[in-house]
Amino acid sequence: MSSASYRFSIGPWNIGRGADPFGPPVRPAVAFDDVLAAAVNLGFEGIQFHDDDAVPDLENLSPSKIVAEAEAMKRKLDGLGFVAEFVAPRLWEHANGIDGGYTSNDPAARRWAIERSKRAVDVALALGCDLIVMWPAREGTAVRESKDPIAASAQMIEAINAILSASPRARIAIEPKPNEPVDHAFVPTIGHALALGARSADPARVGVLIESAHAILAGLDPSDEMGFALAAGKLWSVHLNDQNGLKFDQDKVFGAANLRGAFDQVRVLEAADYAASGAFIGFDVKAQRTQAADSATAHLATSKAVFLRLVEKVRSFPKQTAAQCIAARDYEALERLVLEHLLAA
Ligand code: GLO
Ligand code: MG
Repeated sequence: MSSASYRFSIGPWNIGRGADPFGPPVRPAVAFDDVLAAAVNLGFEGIQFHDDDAVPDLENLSPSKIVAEAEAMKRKLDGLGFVAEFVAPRLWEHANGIDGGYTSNDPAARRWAIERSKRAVDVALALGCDLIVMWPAREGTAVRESKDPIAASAQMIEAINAILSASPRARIAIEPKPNEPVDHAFVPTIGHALALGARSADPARVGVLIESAHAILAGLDPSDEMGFALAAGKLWSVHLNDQNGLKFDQDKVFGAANLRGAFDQVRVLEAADYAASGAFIGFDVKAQRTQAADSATAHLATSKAVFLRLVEKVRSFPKQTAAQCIAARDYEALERLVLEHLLAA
C-alpha cells in the first residue's frame, strides 16, 4: 500500500465546448485563466499543455519569443502553485499536418513536424518540465495503400530521435491510440510505443502515457496495458477515462462504462506504487454536450471522486481471502469476492 499521495492534472481541452462531428460548440469558450480557476476548485495540481495552449499562435513567433511567452506562463503557474506536467506538440490541427506530421508523404510537412516538436521542447523546458507527450494522431492512414508502413516506422524513430536530441533533459511519453482521426494508426498500442522507444537513440528517455479509452479501442484491457508498461518502468502518465465498446473515442467519466475495469486500473497503479513515482493522474474526459456551462467541470470532479473511492476499494480488498481462492484455484470464489467487494457499501 502506498503512503504517497496521488497528484492530479488537467488539460485545457478537458473543459470542452460540447462540439461533436455533427454539431457546433454549445458552450462559450473557456479562458485559460478560468481553466486554472477550475483546477484550483477541483484540487488539481498539474497542468497539461498542448504547445499552443501554453504559447498561443506559436507558429507566428520566433523561437526566442516562444520561450519568453512560455516563461511568462511559468511565472503565472508558479504564482498559483501549479506545475506543468507535459507539453504535446499539436500537429494534428495545423494545415501542414493534414496527412500526418512525422509520417506525412510530404517531406516539407515532415520537416515542419519535427521543427514544431523541437519548439515544444523549448516550451516544456521554459515551463519547468521535461516531458513531451507524443500523441501520433494523424500518423496513420485512411487508405492503407497511401503510405509505406516500413518507412513510417523509420520516420517515427527519426522524429523521436530529433526530439531527444533537442535537449538531453527531454523525455517522451508516447500516447498510442489505434484509430480516430485515422483509420489505422501506426502506433496503436503500448507494445508498439515501447518497441519504438527501444529502437530510439536513447531508450531510457522514452516511455508511455496510457489512456484507458485508447486501450479499449484497441480491444485491450487498460489495466494489462498499464501492467506491461509498469513492469518496464515506463508508465510516465495516464489519461484515465472510459469507453463503451468499439465506438468513437468517448472520453467518458472514469468508471462510467465499466466500474470493475476502472477498479482493475487503480489496482495495478496501487500495486506498482505509481503515486510514489511522482507521475500524475490525468483524466482525459469530456463534458457531455447536454451539460450547462456552469456545471461543465462535473465530469472531472466525478472522475477524481470515483478514482479516490476505488483507491479505498483496492486498499480494503480482502487480499488474504483472495490469495486462498487463488491457491485453491477456485476462481469462481474469487469472482464472487471481487463482485461482493465492489457492491458493498
Ligand atoms: C485524443 C487524445 C488527446 C491527447 C492530448 C494530449 O484522443 O487523447 O486528448 O491526450 O491531445 O496529447
Ligand atoms: Mg489522451
